[in-house]
Amino acid sequence: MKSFTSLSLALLALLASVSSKNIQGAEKAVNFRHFNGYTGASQTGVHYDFLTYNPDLNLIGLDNQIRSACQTGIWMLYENIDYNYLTSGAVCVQPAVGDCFDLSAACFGTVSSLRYAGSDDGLNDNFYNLYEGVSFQGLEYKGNNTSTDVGSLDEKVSSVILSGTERWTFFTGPGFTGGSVCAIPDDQYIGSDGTILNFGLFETLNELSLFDGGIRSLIKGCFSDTVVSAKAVKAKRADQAAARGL
Ligand SMILES: [Ca+2]
Repeated sequence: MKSFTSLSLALLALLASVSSKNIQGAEKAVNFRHFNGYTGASQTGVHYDFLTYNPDLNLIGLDNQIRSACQTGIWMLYENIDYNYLTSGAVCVQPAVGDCFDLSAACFGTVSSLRYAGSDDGLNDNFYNLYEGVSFQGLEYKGNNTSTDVGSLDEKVSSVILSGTERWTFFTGPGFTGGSVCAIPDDQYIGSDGTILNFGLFETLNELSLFDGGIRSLIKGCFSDTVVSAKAVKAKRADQAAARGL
């Protein structure tokens, strides 16, 4: 039995490696989520293609090394390990579909962890990511359906990313009680091949007209008189940044 188990594990490992090769081949499709990070500006130097979360770039020798990228999907880059869980710091987030660019000054050569937002399945599937910290830092609670609670993030949610076209209603109490807000992911990114990303970035719950920690349950669909548009939030954020002379 023991040898059978080992054999099965070996077979599994082989299948996993074959399947990972297939994924590598599929990465050329522009609408396949990935983050290809380069150590030099303008896509030069050593590069590494990320397909999933990486909590500590030091483990692959790329801590503070990524300076440019080619990317599809919504990826967040963090100054510190574990998505700034223990130490908050810079966060860079940029939706893209097959685009290549240099990292912004805040993340150029400083990134220590990275992850994406959205469904593990389709790039533009309806999905929510809730984060413990502002600006998508720290622990997360995620899903694609109505939920009576937000797991370990109860009374702790501080930021939100929505993907896809579905609208979501957030409640300040558990089990759909208390105040509510309907959030619309009406921001949009269209790739050069026509691939569409619909999304909404809410860096704080204040941007959703909620108090910090004020998301304790949620319903798929729009069931509140208070409606917040991601596009309007982004425009307001840009105005405020301009007013501060940024
Ligand atoms: Ca760093």
